[in-house]
Amino acid sequence: MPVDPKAPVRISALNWVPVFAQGHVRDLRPRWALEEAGIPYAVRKLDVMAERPADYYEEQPFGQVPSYHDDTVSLFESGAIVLHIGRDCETLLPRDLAARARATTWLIAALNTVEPFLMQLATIDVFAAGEEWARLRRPGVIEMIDKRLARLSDALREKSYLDGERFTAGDLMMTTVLRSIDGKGLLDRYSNLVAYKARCQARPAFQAALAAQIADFEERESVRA
Ligand SMILES: N[C@@H](CCC(=O)N[C@@H](CS)C(=O)NCC(=O)O)C(=O)O
Repeated sequence: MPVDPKAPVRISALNWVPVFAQGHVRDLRPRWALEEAGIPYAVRKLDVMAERPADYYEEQPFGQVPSYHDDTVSLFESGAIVLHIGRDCETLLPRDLAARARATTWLIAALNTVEPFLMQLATIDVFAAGEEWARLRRPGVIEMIDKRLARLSDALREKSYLDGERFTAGDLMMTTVLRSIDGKGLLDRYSNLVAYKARCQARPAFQAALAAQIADFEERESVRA
């Protein structure tokens, strides 16, 4: 679904991030959900180098991305946004109430049980790179992440997706969370997780969302060149 500046749905995104973060900024989550739901969207691009405009804090109290706006609601928090987009999308949130509840559970597990551990590694490797405390803490963090991944791998078993054979919003969120440790080799010993992540990322909706986020960055870089 193409980005459409006139669409009634609008998300926010940053106009540029360093290369290592491109494709990983959290507006990827609503972009992917909107692609799955077939909903066109506009993008409010924020200048990463500038103070957030004062009115943006009305949309996102912490000044972060993404925010989300449609005819009925203005939202922040990528998890809440994906759940809202999924409300009428059978792919993201099945109509069957038990299946819908399980998809919601996996989405929250991704955000609340897996992501916090993975973010500790990002803090160590990116924001505290070179600091002594980070070097000392890193092995413990790797161990904690591995425990979470081992449990996730056990829960997935040989299923295609976390709740069985159909993709849901829980898989969308878990995939974006697992992508935050790309390139670190931490997933490699869990072949079912590697295959699961690749399966989710092969979805045309993911590919379109990723391309759209990258395209917004490239647009700014070509302007600067
Ligand atoms: N819990 C929030 C986290 C949002 C978040 O961390 N956004 C980052 C980009 S991935 C951001 O805006 N960073 C800039 C900042 O914090 O000022 C969500 O899931 O929406």
